Amino acid sequence: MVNYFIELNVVLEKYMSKWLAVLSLVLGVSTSAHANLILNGSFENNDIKSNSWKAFTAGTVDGWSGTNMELWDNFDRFNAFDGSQYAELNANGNGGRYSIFQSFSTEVDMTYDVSFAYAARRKGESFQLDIFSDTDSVLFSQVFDDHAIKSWSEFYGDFVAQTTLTTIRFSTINTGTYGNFVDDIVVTAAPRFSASVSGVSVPEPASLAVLLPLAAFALIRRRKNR
Ligand SMILES: [Ca+2]
Ligand SMILES: [Ca+2]
Ligand SMILES: [Ca+2]
Repeated sequence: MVNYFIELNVVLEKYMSKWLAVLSLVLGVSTSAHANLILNGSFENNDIKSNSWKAFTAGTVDGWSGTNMELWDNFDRFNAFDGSQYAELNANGNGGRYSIFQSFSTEVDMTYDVSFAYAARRKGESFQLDIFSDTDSVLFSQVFDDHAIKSWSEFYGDFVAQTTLTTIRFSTINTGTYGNFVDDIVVTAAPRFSASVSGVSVPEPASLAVLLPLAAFALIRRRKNR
């Protein structure tokens, strides 16, 4: 019996290590699907001095198009949500409404998670998030007017892509040059665990690892009953 259990343990360890290898492969697939599709979503790429702000003319902030933008670096006793920099949507100049946008590659019918942090500079600010397809279908739209002054709130949502290119856009609703901070804008393909698992064939040893102890138990019982 002792020998039998030693052999059983060796067999189980062998199969469990294979099964763990498969499991890590599956997890690896899921992790790579989590890359942020937004370039410079945390506004760190155009490095400005700590405790300062800087106005950027339209299209000069890495990854972003639209109107002028302002970047702040832990300025005016308000620290970034992620890293050390964030954007103020109501930028320098213009005086009207501001809008920044970025397009990214998507897969048709795939679900994407979107998240970001937002904060107000003063009372009464609002901005709108729009996500739309390459054919201008609105996939997601929401007005944000609930933000606390210099305190980050977080938004989490999702959308389903309709085209191979999708655009995310942030537009101010209040005019003027004060307000609507955003940071850490992230879009990722939503995890597809079932697809990942079915995409990797789980070998027989996984089921053997479950069945072997049962078989051993049955064997012991049979021997006892003799
Ligand atoms: Ca940041
Ligand atoms: Ca900086
Ligand atoms: Ca401003």
